[in-house]
Amino acid sequence: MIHLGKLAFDCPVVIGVLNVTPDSFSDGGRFSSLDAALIQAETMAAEGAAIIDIGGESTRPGADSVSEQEEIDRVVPVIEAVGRIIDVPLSIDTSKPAVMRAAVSAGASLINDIRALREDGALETAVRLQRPVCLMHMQGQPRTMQEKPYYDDVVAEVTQFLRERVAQCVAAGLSEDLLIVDPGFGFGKTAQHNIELLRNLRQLAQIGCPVLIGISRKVTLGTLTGRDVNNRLAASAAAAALAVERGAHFVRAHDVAATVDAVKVARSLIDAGGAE
Ligand code: 8Y7
Repeated sequence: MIHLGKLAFDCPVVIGVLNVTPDSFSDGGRFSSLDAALIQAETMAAEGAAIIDIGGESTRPGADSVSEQEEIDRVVPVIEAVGRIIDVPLSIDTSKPAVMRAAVSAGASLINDIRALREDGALETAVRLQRPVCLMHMQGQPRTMQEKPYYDDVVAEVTQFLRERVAQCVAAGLSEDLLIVDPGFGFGKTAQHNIELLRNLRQLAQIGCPVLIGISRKVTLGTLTGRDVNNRLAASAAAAALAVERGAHFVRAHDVAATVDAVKVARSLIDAGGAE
């Protein structure tokens, strides 16, 4: 069991991705996107997601930024509505302190921050909220991070960044048993960097916090297989299994049912004592 504050998880487990973006083609956009989000959340919970990660701002390279109020207006109704119908803990995917506060008061249990609480006020807010937080490594900013990612030693640098960030969070008053670390696949990294990080995932686990990985449908899997984003299910499941075998505790994924199966296969080796 992995304990994160008041939450406990029988790891490895799958985190289902729920992106909330308004449907600009319909007058009833808000209602239809809320409805779609509810159906998606129910499906992922039934498929075995241990957490559902709700995000209102796209973090893909080149995506437009969203105002604080817009992000709150997108995610809060979804968190409230999903919380009423399913029993799975919800995480808020945001870097903005105001969104963290609004999401937690709406019922979110965890914070997933691709900027590792580096925005102004984010660390102070997380300390006040005392909820589990995923600290992710990113080189650069989403708009430009894939232009020329460079590392002398990607594994050492990502590990060092996360180790320092954990220390800074603990020094600020965030209890260490609330922290998760994540190498941030694809966030300022080439395919080679991502593969190197996956191969050496155990080094990240040595920081002492549970490890989360998000590799589902990512560009690296397209590079390896030649497949577009809608045809990376098998590659995503394979990567999830490899990550779990190398010590990942949480796997963030779009296709929950397939990822749950992949995680079960990898887990059988761990349970048998064969993954050391
Ligand atoms: C990750 C993530 C995304 C990830 C964590 C996508 C929000 C891009 N990727 N959060 N978010 N880790 N913690 O393809 O890898 O899902 S968005």
